[in-house]
Amino acid sequence: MSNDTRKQAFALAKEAYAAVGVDVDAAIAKLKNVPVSLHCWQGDDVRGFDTDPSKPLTGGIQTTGNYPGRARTPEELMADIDEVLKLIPGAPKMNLHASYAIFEDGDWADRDKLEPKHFKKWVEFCKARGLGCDFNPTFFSHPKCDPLTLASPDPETRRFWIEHGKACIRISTYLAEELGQPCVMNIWTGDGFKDVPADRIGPRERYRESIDEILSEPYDFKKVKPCVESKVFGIGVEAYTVGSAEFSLSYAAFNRDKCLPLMDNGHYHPTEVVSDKIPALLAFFPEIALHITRPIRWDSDHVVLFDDETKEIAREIVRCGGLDGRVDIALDYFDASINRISAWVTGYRNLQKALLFALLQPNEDLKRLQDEGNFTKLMVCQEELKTLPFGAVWDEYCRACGKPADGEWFPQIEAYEKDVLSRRA
Ligand code: RNT
Ligand code: ZN
Repeated sequence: MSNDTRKQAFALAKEAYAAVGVDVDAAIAKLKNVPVSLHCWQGDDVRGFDTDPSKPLTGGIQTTGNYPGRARTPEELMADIDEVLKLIPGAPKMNLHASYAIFEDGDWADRDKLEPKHFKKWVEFCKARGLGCDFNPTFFSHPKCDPLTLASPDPETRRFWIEHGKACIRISTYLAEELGQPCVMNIWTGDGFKDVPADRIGPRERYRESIDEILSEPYDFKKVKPCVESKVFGIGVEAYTVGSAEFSLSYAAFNRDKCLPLMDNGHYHPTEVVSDKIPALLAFFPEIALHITRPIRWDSDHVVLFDDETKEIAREIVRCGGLDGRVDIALDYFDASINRISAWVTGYRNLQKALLFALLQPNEDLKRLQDEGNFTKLMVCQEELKTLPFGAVWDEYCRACGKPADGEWFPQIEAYEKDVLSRRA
């Protein structure tokens, strides 16, 4: 499409949106500055650098597929992230797991002994690209999972993982201070049982005490934002999850001066929707965190699409004022069956699309129709909004961010696959 045609398409779209009371330029300007966390783990199938990559993932998570080109070293992963950064609009922020520590000169440290210096290379990476960074302790894929971690009945196992959590708070403080942006630090464990447990409360009490201990490590809640992520079940832990929805939400509610609840939309029963849970939580919590993924029948972590629930999540974020610091948005999926960079970029762009689409709704007018009880007109308006010329606004948004529009970015990935990924043995 020629530049002139694009400009015309955008001008027409702007007019169409103006006719329903939507300011397209304001929507574009708003979204450009909303931080969205880019998860480093899509690039290497959640392997990290601190354990043997031939050992299986544990903790109830699984990547499937063996598409060639997985990043095996920090250098490869960073190079791949640079490719991604060229192709995504908006204001990305990095999201690291503790297992991505970089050990220089054989200076390996176990997870309970990790230090800020093990993330120095990542700080340099982020600084050079103007990125903030979120962080996650890694309570899985490690010999000290017995298989439980923070909920283990073994005090030694628990101690190891508590020390890991505390080390991660110190690292999060380092990331926040070095990069000048808050660091959201998410606590998730896969602790649970494959089969019917005899004691359901013991592990939960131990988990609660362990998180208390981790959060006793000093931090400034404005800089480091610990979260507690719930889960319904995982592979190999089908019968019982220690950090269930009620557990995690209660923990966050009783400790709202120290941590946030985190909802991952792959972590609920298949007919539950996180879009509806966002306003429910925001009626009580000043701030919440999200992992956006795509579950298919289970927590399969497929690439995020521009689908109905992603759009609805984005609409709730926007309508509830989530873009003004009330909702910390992160992506969390991992597909090893397709080009990993394309998976990253597609999911990130789709979330951006959903947020832009949400910003292009005449939300105040729609609310008024609801409050007036005019559900007939509300339905008509909501349906008609679906076919306004969104694509032209999306193109313009990409352009305004200095990033390729749809149709322009995939060839770059194909070229990178040919030149770089396919050469990784
Ligand atoms: C797992 C959780 C968790 C992980 C990441 C790697 O089910 O969603 O957030 O995916 O921490
Ligand atoms: Zn998650």
